[in-house]
Amino acid sequence: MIKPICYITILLLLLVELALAQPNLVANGSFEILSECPVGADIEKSVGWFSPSEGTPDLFNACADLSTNLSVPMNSFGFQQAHTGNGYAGFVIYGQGTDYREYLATKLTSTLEAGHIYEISFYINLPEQSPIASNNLGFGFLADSAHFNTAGLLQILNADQSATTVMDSINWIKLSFIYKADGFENCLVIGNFKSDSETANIVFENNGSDQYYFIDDISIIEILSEVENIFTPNGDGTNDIAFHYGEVTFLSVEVFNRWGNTVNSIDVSKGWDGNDVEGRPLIDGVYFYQIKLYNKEIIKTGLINLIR
Ligand SMILES: [Ca+2]
Ligand SMILES: [Ca+2]
Repeated sequence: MIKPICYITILLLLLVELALAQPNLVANGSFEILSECPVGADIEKSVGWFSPSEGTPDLFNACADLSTNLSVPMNSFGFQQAHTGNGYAGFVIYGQGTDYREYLATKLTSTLEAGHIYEISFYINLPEQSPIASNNLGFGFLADSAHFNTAGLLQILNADQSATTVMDSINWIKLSFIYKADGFENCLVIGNFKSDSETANIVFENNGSDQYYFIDDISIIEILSEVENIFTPNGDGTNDIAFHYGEVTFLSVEVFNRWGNTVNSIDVSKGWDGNDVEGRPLIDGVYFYQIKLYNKEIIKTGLINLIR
């Protein structure tokens, strides 16, 4: 029998977990839920995933027979354990002048909300047999699932890509993007949306023919919802605190007065009570704010009206 103290500890841990964790809007982002083991270019066997074009991305899993060349960790592209679990996906991201591309697509568990800020991330690894490493891996969105009758470049909405050329064949490297949603985004597409001529690459001496990356653990997490534009810090218990985002460590907020002077830097775990940095109440009026990431990148700016 488990002692009551353990129940309490577990309950507290669960509550902390719930308070911190925003759900991943990509279902099966680790390619672990399969309808069947892959035997060919079988991305559709990873539940929820599909190719949005004539390109044929691959699914790798430890369940696959070695003869399929789709097993984990050993397959025809290289040797790589999954970042998590037993499986991952792989795709061609550069066409050596042909613009051939493979893309991965999945419908999100809910449509992104206009004005909200999300972190989109995934882990990639360069297979030992890939003859090149290249940049421009990124994402874009569709308003709904779609299929394009091309094995070439996709033109897609709000595409963004990484300038980083990942050359690591041993470790999984995280690529991460901050994205402000328009509100139509319902289907995520991952790949290279830039042409071969716009893509930088580094050539390796090996026998492989596909310019390829492995990918695992794709996620979209909301990091910031719509920011309030009025708050009333008069101590009545309603709307007294602004910029209160809980125990997030990657955001900070700077507040300026109408003359552009900083009046406070907000710890988002506590929020802003309408005081200046010395703890003195600020006068009613419109204040300007900047929300910054841990790396000081400004991800949102706006006006907030302080009314007591
Ligand atoms: Ca996985
Ligand atoms: Ca490897």
